[in-house]
Amino acid sequence: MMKLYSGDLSPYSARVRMQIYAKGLSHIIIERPTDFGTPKFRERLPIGRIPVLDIDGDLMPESEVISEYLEEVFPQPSLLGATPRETAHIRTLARLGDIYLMNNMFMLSPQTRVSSRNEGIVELLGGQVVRNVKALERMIGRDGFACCGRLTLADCALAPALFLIENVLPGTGLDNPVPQNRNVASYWAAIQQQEAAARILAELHRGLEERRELIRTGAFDRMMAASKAAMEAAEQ
Ligand SMILES: N[C@@H](CCC(=O)N[C@@H](CS)C(=O)NCC(=O)O)C(=O)O
Repeated sequence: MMKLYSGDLSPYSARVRMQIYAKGLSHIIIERPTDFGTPKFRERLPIGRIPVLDIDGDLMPESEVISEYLEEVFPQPSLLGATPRETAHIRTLARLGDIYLMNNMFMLSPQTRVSSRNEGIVELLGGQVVRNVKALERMIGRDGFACCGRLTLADCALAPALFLIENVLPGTGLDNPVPQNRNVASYWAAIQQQEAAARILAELHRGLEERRELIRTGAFDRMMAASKAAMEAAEQ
């Protein structure tokens, strides 16, 4: 049995969910791990992050690794290229979504909820996001897909990244750079119409609403403090 440990608001999980939806892998169970954020989860998974693919108890972390594994095990319909060169281009765009956009956005997101923002962090990471949206502007497909004229692993990594840029970046005081980048803006409008993308975007929005409510009531800070204390106690 295969299970994907995931969370609505986790962009890296959304990347794998989009692939699962696009490939029609409905037998993969998708659930939030009940022990996420606890020492028990970290004990099982030293990296301590989601997504994780559970293959009959064999745990595989890291979204890119999981995505590539799923392509090998379930090759059809393929979200890779028709040639090695096309696949390499898909992987380049997926890395742009992951390392250059999502990772910076993920590190930046705590700055949306602190009482006093660290402007050095915002400038450093936000600057990287702006620079890399400009790079994407020159590389993105002009026909509604990241490349190859059809849905690929590149779209699965870029859609959650652009969600974060649109919905989270403005909370750091920076403007969303997408409207100033015409090709990225057209792509973003088009990819949201694809069924698998629309599904993960609805889940991401639902996760964001839930998170905002937890922050508003103070429950999120309490959860984070309890998780940190439990982690420190477990390390002693
Ligand atoms: N490089 C990892 C990043 C995964 C990641 O950062 N996941 C976040 C949720 S989107 C997480 O689990 N964070 C928990 C933590 O930082 O402790 C991947 O591609 O899967």
